[in-house]
Amino acid sequence: MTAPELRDAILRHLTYSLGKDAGTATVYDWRLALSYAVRDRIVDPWFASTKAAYAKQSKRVYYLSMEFLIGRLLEDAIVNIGLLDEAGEAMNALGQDLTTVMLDEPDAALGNGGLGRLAACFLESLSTIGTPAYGYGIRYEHGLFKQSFFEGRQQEAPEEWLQQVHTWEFERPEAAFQIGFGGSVKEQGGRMLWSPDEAVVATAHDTPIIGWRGRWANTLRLWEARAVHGFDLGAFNRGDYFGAAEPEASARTISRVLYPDDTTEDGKRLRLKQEYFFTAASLRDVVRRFDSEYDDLSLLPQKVAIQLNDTHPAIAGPELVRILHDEKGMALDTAIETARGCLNYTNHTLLPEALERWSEGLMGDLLPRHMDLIRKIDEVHAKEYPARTVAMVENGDVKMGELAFTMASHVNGVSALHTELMKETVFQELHALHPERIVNQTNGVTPRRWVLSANPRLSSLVSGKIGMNWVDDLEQLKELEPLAEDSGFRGDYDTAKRSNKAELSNWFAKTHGVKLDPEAMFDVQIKRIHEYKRQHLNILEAIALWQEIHDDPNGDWTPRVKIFGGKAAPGYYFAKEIIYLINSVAEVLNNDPVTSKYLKVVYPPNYNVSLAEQLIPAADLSEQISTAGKEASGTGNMKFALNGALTIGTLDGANVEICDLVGPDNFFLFGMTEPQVVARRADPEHAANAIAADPRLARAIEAIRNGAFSGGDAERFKPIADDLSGKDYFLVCSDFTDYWRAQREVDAAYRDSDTWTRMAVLNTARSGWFSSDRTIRGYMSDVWRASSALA
Ligand code: 26Q
Repeated sequence: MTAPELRDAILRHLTYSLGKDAGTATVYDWRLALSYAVRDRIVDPWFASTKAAYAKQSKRVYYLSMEFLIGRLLEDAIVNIGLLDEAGEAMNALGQDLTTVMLDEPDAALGNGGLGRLAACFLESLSTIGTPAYGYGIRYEHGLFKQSFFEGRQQEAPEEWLQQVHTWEFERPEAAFQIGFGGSVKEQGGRMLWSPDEAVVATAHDTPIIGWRGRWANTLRLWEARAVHGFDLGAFNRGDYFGAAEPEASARTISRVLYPDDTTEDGKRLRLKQEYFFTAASLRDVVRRFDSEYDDLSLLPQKVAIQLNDTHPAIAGPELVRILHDEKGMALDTAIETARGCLNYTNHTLLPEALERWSEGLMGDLLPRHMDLIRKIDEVHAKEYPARTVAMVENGDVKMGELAFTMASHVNGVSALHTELMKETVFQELHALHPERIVNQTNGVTPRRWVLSANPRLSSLVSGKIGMNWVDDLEQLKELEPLAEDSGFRGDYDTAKRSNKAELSNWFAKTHGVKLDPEAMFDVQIKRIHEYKRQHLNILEAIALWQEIHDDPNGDWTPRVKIFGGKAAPGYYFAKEIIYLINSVAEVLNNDPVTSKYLKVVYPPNYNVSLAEQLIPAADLSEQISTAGKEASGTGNMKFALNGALTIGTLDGANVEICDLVGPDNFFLFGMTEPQVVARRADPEHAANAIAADPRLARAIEAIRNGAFSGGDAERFKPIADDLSGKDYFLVCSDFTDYWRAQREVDAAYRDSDTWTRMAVLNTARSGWFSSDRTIRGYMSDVWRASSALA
């Protein structure tokens, strides 16, 4: 398609789809018109992909996830169908700026963080590779809340992405299933039949996900909850206008809002309803599609691979057994085997508080037949493995990790370290019983979004040197390695980074009224706020550095800007205290006439995928400082390394593999290892001892305690100061001294700009393994036994 053809298509949509005239069209109208014109180019390859999968009788992959953190879709689509230049020209011809129009799109935040973003990267890679696949999830009316700060504290407001026309989806009223809840189980003719006493309708909304070069497109199918009988006319006629709309309102509650907690909020009935709602609708759809092609259910595991993104859809195990056994009449043992043949489970956390448990009472009330089947599955398993001591149901709770493990062919961790720890800790016994089941699939990120689109300067530099094939064969970045020794290339690489930083500085000036010196080191920590991620270690270091600069204001300090971004779960008290502390420290430091030229702290609110795309290409330093053993993988760490930020990090999650690949000389490693963490925690005095041994640390905590960041109010941050000097479960104090040491090495390294750039180039050159294409190929060969349908 040429630019003039695209321009005409945009104008046609503006006129005939939107009913607008070019003279009065707003940026919103232009965005919709452009989106429709681009979408038109996706529909044909999408149909062709669906047809090819049928024709080839391909095995299909079904990715079940409560979260898809997809962000904006327009640029992704334009880039993947290769129309970026044409779109720019076409918009210019229409008097519009393509970037402005693309940035007008709301960021679809149907996820909390890493797990949801991983699902989005996987969908894009599946389409790029050409694996027939569906993503299944919930069409939340409200995504993750909007964050703002009021006097330094987090405020939450509902997210309203669907207030605007959502151009990418196609509603499928014909693809709808009734999903039941509650009721009872009765025997009927030798079969156990569940008759729910409540039902909602799940309606499908399909979004095509186009792969690189537009060669394949898969479907993201999101379910919306609707009432079976939308409107109670009887109630209306009696004058009960609220009551008349009640059935619809109550059904819709299920897909109303994403839970904003990225660990577990326990016992929430609505959450369990959401989990069953989308899992049941998805499985019904999977089985319907299978039935339309095959008539032998024993083929199911050959044709269907289902991936459970954490335990959130783990009710898929009993639900599939229920469909096969209760509805299709398969013998129970065979049904369990068949279901297991299709199912796989990815674990994303070892934090004990984050492992899902549902009380038998709640489960039995909402899903009585599933509760029976869970006990049955548990019995069958216990009979087969008499030595077993851990049960699926324990102390009145259903343990969803055990359920998912027991019902899966493969269980995977998301980084090498995490997978090993899974074997040694949470799944120790199940691993001993099923030593083949646990496999590792280290996470990855899509290079189309996280390098090509997000960092056009770096991308054109790279493509100028090694051509474009790195975009879907990311390990070709290796070819840049010799260029690390080429001063001309280093100069160009440095120029690209500096331009990205200048652009970010301008954005900060425009949107937040703060001036950042692009010459300063941009030190970035962006992720959900969590004690284990230790944003408070980072801010403590800022405090200590601020104090040290005061001691020697004429010292030779390396200027830095510490950039924070991230949301706290609304009910997570301590995380919100950390946010408040960061903002309060920022207020003092940024207004300090002595130190602010060396050290600033900024915290733009409402961190999301789109903001990550802006921040990562401009980062010099990537903060990956979790307590070892706690971060399952991390994926931000990979995005930074690819974009040439150096990492300061612990040996945790995928940091271990990043450090390995880029080389320890190009990585600022610090802190205790996981076994050291465990040993250290055994000493009840660990925090006190660490503080006594490091006067810098003692002084920084003292400043928090005595009100230096709260106008003298010693009460305000007492909980943080007390935790640090008391329990300090995440060992901030014990790692502080080594963190400080590593940060001063960072300072020294940054001052030698050319050497720094050399290290950055090596990070880019050696991080190609972290493409989600590689991860998906790993799942295809080791977990799904699925192949690409592309020639
Ligand atoms: C569960 C039950 C009830 C309410 C909420 C939840 C819930 C929601 C989201 C539990 C966990 C999450 C999200 C977890 C998550 O994002 N984990 C991250 O997954 C990434 C992808 O594998 C890893 O890179 C990160 O290390 C891991 O923290």
